[in-house]
Amino acid sequence: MRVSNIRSGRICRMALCLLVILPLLYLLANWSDHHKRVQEAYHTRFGGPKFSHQRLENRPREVPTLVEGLGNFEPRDLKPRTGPGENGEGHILSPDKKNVADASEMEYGMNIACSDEISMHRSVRDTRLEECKHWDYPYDLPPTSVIIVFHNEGFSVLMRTVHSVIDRSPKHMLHEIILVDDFSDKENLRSKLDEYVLQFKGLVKIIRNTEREGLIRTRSRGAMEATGEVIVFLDAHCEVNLNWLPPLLAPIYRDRTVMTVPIIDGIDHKTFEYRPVYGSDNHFRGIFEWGMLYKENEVPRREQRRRAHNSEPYRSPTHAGGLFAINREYFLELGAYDPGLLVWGGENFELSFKIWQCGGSIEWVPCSRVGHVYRGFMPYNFGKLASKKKGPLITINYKRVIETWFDDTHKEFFYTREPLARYLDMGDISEQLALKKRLNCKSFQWFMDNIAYDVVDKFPALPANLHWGELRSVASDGCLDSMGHQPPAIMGLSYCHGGGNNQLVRLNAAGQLGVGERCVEADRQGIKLAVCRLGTVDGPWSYNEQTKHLLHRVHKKCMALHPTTQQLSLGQCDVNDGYQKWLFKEIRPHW
Ligand code: UD2
Ligand code: MN
Repeated sequence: MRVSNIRSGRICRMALCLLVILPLLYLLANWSDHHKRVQEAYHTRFGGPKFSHQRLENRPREVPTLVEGLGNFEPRDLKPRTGPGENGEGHILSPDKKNVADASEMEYGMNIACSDEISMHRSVRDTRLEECKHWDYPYDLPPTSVIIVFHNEGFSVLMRTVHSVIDRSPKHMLHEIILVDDFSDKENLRSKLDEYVLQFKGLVKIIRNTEREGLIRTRSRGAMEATGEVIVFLDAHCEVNLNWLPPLLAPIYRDRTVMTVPIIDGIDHKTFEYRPVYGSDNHFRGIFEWGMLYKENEVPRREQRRRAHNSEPYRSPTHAGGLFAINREYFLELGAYDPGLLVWGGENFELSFKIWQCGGSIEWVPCSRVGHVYRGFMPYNFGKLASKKKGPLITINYKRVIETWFDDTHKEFFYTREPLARYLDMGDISEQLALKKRLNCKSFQWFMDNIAYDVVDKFPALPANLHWGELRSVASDGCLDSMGHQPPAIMGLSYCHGGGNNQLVRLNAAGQLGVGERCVEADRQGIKLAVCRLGTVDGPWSYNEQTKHLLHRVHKKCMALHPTTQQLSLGQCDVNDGYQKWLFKEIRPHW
């Protein structure tokens, strides 16, 4: 009895012990297993750690982790604010300020008078996914230089950019803010700025170009002068959102060859209302069409599937240009931007192709959001830089980029879409080609197959042009013209002027008649400028060299000009009617 009592007592104790120990052991095993799994998942998802062993030893790496409560860098004690534009709301000026407001819009492309009435520290709408509030990030993310280049920007907008960065970044990560003045010549801006930044006690530095360099070279200069490990570029009219910086830095901390891009929200150029560009459920990424116009496309399934959580970064073929983070030395190893690119445009593609083809990657970060004022129009001209290079400067930039990074097949797509570009002088690209060789960069086809595979879904391979140039009416001597309208619009006829953007027409081998990125279509109401159907390159047109007819094969009618009203429509084909005869006249740059 006793024995059994003792034994049963012992058994009881053992059972009790086991009851306590086993779950503990289980928890322990699971905890380390869980950790391993998180790390493995992270590494497989993002292609494995690329940093060297030495770096690993020197600095133990952590990965972002989803936690139950608020993430470690989430703001905790945000006080509600009231006042004009607070919480990202639009601010309407009183009617008596209409004149000043209009004048500032004319001058800056945005309503600076409205901005002037909004606090430098205003709060914005938190546009992030709920999940974003629950990530812990490594504490020792790299010290960062924020670089803001500007040319004649409005003072309050520029400084609100600066304040938002200071107000919403962890202190120990913000190494410096560098304002690079690209030769602004607005009165007062210089002295006002110098005085204003004194309050930041050295955290905000101003450097100035001694002549106008354009935003591309100015950014490269900023990168050279910065001393942080990572650089973040922002336009001079931004407001960063809550906890924007750690999620942007974490992927770079894991792998110095990742460039990261925040999701850009819109700030209204009239009211300064802060609002997301897209709904929060769908993610978009940067692609391009063959005329090198920047486009955004919903993230394909193939990429979505690489991630476990909807708020994690995803890979993108390219980016809009203005806002991104990159390891400074890595940016310089890539040669910064091609110094032959002038002023504005194409630099986003140059950097993107270079990064992907030469072994790096680009990730868009849903938990990092930054508002940007999309202006009504470009308020500055290209200055002396434009007159040095004759011809459309942006197209010349594109040509440099595609001649460096595309293969022959894809170069043809660009020249098919922009036939005049073939005749533009792009300058010397031998250094760019040498860099590509030295860095042992992969082919453009590799990039298209593995990264930018959604481009051809939206913008398929382009059939060659059978004819291009201005489309002259034989009877009237005028040319088909989109009149600078946006689709849907009626096409018109106007004085032939050597194929500016509105008159340069292309007929491809699949029957598509195009003007720029738009298509020419026809119905009962007439000949129309329309948005080309995404994913298609064909159309209903054919041209007969003998009759000079432009035949609409579906309606079986010909493009005709009304002799008196000059309106365009489809008519019963008639070989004797001069008003149905058209001539394609190839053009050449006339500068
Ligand atoms: C977009 C990009 C912009 C840039 C450009 C293409 C975003 C949100 N914006 O146009 O960053 O990549 O495409 O090149 O992705 N600036 C100068 N010198 C100049 C002209 C401009 O310093 O000669 C400054 C300007 O003050 C601004 C920045 O460069 O801070 C970008 O110019 P933008 O805002 O006119 O370009 P944006 O947003 O239309
Ligand atoms: Mn901008």
